[in-house]
Amino acid sequence: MDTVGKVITCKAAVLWEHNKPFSMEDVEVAPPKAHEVRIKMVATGICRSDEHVVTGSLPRDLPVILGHEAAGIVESIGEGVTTVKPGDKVIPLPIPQCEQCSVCKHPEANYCQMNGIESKQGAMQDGTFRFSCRGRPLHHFLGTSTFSQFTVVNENSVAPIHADAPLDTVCLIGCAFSTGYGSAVKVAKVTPGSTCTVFGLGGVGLAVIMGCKAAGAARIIGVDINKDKFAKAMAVGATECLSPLDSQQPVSEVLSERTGGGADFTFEVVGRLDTMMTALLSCHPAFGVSVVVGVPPNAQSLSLNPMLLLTGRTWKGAVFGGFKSRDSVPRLVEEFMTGKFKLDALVTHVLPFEKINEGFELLRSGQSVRTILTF
Ligand code: PAD
Ligand code: ZN
Repeated sequence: MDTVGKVITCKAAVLWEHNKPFSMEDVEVAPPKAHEVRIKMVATGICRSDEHVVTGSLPRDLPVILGHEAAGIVESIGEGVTTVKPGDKVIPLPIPQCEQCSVCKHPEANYCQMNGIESKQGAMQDGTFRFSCRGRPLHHFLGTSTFSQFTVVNENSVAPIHADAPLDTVCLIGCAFSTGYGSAVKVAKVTPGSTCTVFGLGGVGLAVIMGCKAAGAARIIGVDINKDKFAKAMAVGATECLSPLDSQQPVSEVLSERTGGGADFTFEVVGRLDTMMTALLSCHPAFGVSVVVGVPPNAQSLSLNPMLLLTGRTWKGAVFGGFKSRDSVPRLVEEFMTGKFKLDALVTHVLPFEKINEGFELLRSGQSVRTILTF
């Protein structure tokens, strides 16, 4: 059936209320407007950032269609779209690259001003909505909303990828892999022979370890309160793992002793204020670099003794591993296809899209690293 220019009715997982299961609904997906692209979803991962919206830790207006780590095929394009065409394999981008703003023009920065990360009211970049259900508009999430058989994104929020790319794996380049790997190689700029400590061994944390290893780190210490995560961390490159629950001593002191005063690089990949402070304390006072990767809980602040920085530490953070999204995603897919890195280690479960609630339960119970939902 030719769907171009028409409203498509399809299945989507709608979050109507916080801390409630997703409801599988028939939703209407409007055709793409100018400079927009409608995508048929093939695979989407479940990320902790989606769960942060379910719990309210990342505040968003409801009802919403979540999901931001995915791959699919272009179904149709709006007027003026030149960089993708129907039939192209693509990855939707949770952070756009508009090429026009001062951030996009900056050689290093990636936090494009068209991003919707801090906006509670998820909508398309023109402020309107493409989804509706039972006569109500549904909010978008990060300009991607991939928990739907079809979605509409802005052209600056989608990257065309290699025609042979396996979509059920490279979907991880849409969030976890790029975020983690880039946090190590691009944001921290991990150096050969260095010591790195990674707090939080979920999908993003494991990708940080992969980046540290690729950058030539000599020691990579994984830290997690769930010891079931250690085997995978060791498999992707950690040289040792520890649980903060195993010692009476604060974990920053344990780590300081183990690393001769502090690690060269530490990464917070949990999303908690206490682990952000512990990660900062665990990097070397004179030359350590600590990177915030986890999304902090809504409207909470840390208070900090500036002496911690005066001694020479660097504290930084980034979204999406500091990568400019449209430039980097096609290249990362090609690097994956030439075997530069593996993605299977991040995937613990594959489920049909309809079992999305089961997938979230696996994340909440700590049993999964990444669950991929297939359409
Ligand atoms: P995940 O839930 O799969 O992994 C988090 C891990 O942290 C789990 O293994 C937990 O057991 C562990 N953990 C929980 N509490 C502690 C603790 N006190 N000390 C040590 N470990 C602990 O999440 P994820 O890998 O999908 O995401 C991790 C964070 O990164 C999360 O906050 C998410 O929102 C954020 C994120 N940031 C970006 C970005 O662009 N900056 C992108 C994607 C995800
Ligand atoms: Zn994510």
